[in-house]
Amino acid sequence: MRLNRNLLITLCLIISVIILLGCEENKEWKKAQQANTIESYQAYLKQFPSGKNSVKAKSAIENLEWEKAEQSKMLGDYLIFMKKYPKSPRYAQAKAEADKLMIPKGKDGRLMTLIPEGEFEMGCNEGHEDEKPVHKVFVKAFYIDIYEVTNADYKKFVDATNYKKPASWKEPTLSGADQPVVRVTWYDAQEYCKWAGKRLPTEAEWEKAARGGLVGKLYPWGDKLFHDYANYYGTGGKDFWEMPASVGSFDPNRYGLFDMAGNVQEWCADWYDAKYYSSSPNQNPTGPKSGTSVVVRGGSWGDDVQNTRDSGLRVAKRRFLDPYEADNYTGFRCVMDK
Ligand SMILES: [Ca+2]
Repeated sequence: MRLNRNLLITLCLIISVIILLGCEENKEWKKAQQANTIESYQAYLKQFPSGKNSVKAKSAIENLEWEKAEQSKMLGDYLIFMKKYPKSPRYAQAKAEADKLMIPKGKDGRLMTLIPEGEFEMGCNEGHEDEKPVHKVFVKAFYIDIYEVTNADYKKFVDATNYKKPASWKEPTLSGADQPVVRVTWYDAQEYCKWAGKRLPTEAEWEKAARGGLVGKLYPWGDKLFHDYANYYGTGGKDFWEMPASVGSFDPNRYGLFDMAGNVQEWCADWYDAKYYSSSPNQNPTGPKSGTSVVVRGGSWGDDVQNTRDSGLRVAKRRFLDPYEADNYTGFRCVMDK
């Protein structure tokens, strides 16, 4: 008799917990539906990954991500949609839209995308002195390489022009066909660009492109740095590399550009001047007339990120190098006028 009573109490308790959990799940699901945002459905799924509405939540997120891409028409949104939903009925449409936005251009035939003309906020008031003040800059439309220039791309240039080979080609860990070319000086990079019918980006073009249309963010994707987003010192998450990764190993930013943070830092066209922002023109700035060092941007696989302010991967972080320097951390990508 006593055993039966205890059993009954236990059963009642279990049923109560199940009912309570069910109520909680219904409440969270209603909350997710009312907000009807990607974040709200993600919050529901985090709490109830196998909940009774989990399939509906995943489908709602897919729909919202598609709407986001269709509204923005941005290459990065389409590319990320394709990567996340390879079996989606909308995949073919996403691919068709993305293909329209990636155009092979120049003698090297590399894929470029158009960065629309317009103003953006350059610099970072929380950064180092040379990043201040945040100021509005208008940049005319330009095409930019989706990927960093690879060893395979650079080989086409070397073969066509008999230009000297980078010393990195003797190193097995730096000479992969799809790895970004390194140990090229600023002058080497300029020669490649000239051959391809292109040029190096100005510092303003580079920063606008890296921001990917986001405003006031620290990185091309937002404000937090994880190994899932980029290749920098050490490994973790989706960063498996102690050396430069094959280009395009991480998600692109919303403009559809890969590796704007990490992997290799990139030569820009401008001479470096720490005080340049206080007197730079607000339309298509091209840097000081002369200097002794040149701007490099984006941080690299060698960046040991101890604190945010010093992180070379920040979109506003300014670095500089001797233009004759040819190190393991610096590569480039090209731009072209519209
Ligand atoms: Ca790494």
